[in-house]
Amino acid sequence: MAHLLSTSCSLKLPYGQRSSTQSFSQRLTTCPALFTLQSSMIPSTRIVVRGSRLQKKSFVCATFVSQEAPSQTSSGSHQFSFEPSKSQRVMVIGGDGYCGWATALHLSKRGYEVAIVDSLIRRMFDHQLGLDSLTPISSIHNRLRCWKSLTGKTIGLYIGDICDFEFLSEAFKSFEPDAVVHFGEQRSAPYSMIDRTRAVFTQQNNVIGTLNVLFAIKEFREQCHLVKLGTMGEYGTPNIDIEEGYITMTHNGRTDTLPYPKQASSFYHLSKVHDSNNIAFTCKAWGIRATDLNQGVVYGVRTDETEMHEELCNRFDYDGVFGTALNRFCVQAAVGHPLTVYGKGGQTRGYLDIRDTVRCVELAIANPAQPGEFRVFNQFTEQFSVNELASLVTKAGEKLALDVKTISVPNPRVEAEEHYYNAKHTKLIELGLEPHLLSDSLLDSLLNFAIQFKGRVDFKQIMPNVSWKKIGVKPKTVAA
Ligand code: NAD
Ligand code: USQ
Repeated sequence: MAHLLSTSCSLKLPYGQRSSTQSFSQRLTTCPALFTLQSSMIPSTRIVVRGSRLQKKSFVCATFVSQEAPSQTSSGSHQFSFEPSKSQRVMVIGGDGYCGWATALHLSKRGYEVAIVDSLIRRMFDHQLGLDSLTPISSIHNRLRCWKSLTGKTIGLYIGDICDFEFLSEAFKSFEPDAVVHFGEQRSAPYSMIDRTRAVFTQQNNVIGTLNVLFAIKEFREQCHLVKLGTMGEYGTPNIDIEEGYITMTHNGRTDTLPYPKQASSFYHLSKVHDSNNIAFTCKAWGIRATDLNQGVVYGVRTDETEMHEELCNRFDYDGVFGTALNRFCVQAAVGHPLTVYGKGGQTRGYLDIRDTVRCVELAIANPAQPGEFRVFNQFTEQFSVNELASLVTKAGEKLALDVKTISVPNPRVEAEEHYYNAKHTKLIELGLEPHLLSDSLLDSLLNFAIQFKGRVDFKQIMPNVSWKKIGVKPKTVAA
């Protein structure tokens, strides 16, 4: 079932394959001339690269560059209240992705010994769908070489699929992590709603990958702290306040504290619910220590570390499948495309700056859960409706002399477009998070960033192409 890529698998394909006239689903079926992803319930998922199927066994190897002693010095401009203990080893699964890359660099800079585990499948999704990051991103090898040459710090690298337990076991036995930060999932709701294949792939990849991580911890590193990226979308949009993981209820005169109800509205968001249940069970059953970070929508691209060199630049998705609301709006404003508010625009979510993502993960690692504890933090700093975001971007754009317009796009999703939303998010603040709030100056700098790379924007990728209704979701069936 592994989706395997090797270090020898070059992922650089010609971008000329993007077709302007094909529909999204046509592209999905015609792209396989170069890249084919076939997914099914049986463990035969395979990736075909330029016609040659990669054999599972040949890529179970773990490519690892051993670490040097972590630096005990502070990271310059940051003020931190603690230093990592000398030998803390953190495995960052999904460390080649948007949140994972920024986090791996941040932890390495802070003195942790870091190893990235990644199948590089996110880069393949881009090739498969004809998408590309706004920013040019270097190969993982060049990224790590650049980091080493700038800082003297080595980040280990294991390329493989965590759904392959043999590969994951080798990585665990070789690296011996004290903490595992797990970002390594298919994370796009639209991708998971394209068709049956992508829905099944998403749940198989995410749920089985996480289960394997739990088994690996139990078998090889039972004291290891799992820091798992969940999502605020697990809760849906209930008509009551959202608590951090648990709610105390009195029912028929008896009181208990129970997991907060989950009402996800895509197969992706549901995969996170399933993960949370599996993690909670193994905390009870095996005494695993875990923190579930229910993260809101992340925006921004720069962190102190990724800014150090262009080879360290992070990815920045603006397309209709992987691009998220605020990042998309900034790119749309930069290129003169109307901001794409879906439906009525009252959809409210929690948001956070990527600089806070890396800091939250650091805080979770530095303050680990107890053995057997399933701890849940809501990881976001502010909530906005889509209309509010559009209006903030419009104002910021005007200051930069951009002519920003907004259109209401028929909502490709089935979701509540006007609803109550009030989610608690105090636990990370209590641990020391000092949020970077969405200020005018931050929006200016995000817009300027988008303007800098606007020549790379492919207009065909901006409008949404994945419809929840096409896969059979009936309007009004998903709870508000
Ligand atoms: P991303 O797609 O940029 O990165 C995910 C990385 O995981 C990729 O590099 C991919 O190759 C890797 N990966 C996926 N499946 C794998 C597997 N089976 N084995 C090994 N590697 C695998 O995503 P991101 O935006 O960085 O998100 C990271 C995590 O944070 C995800 O779990 C996502 O659900 C969660 N999250 C993201 C956001 C956001 O706004 N980006 C918000 C809330 C939560
Ligand atoms: N939206 C628009 N216009 C756009 C894009 C999005 O109106 O151009 C709306 C969507 O309909 C939705 C809201 O904005 O109501 C957020 O959408 P999004 O694409 O920014 O975020 P979402 O699909 O929820 O997923 C993203 C990440 C996912 C993470 C999630 C956190 O891709 O990995 O789990 O944010 S949360 O939303 O809190 O669940």
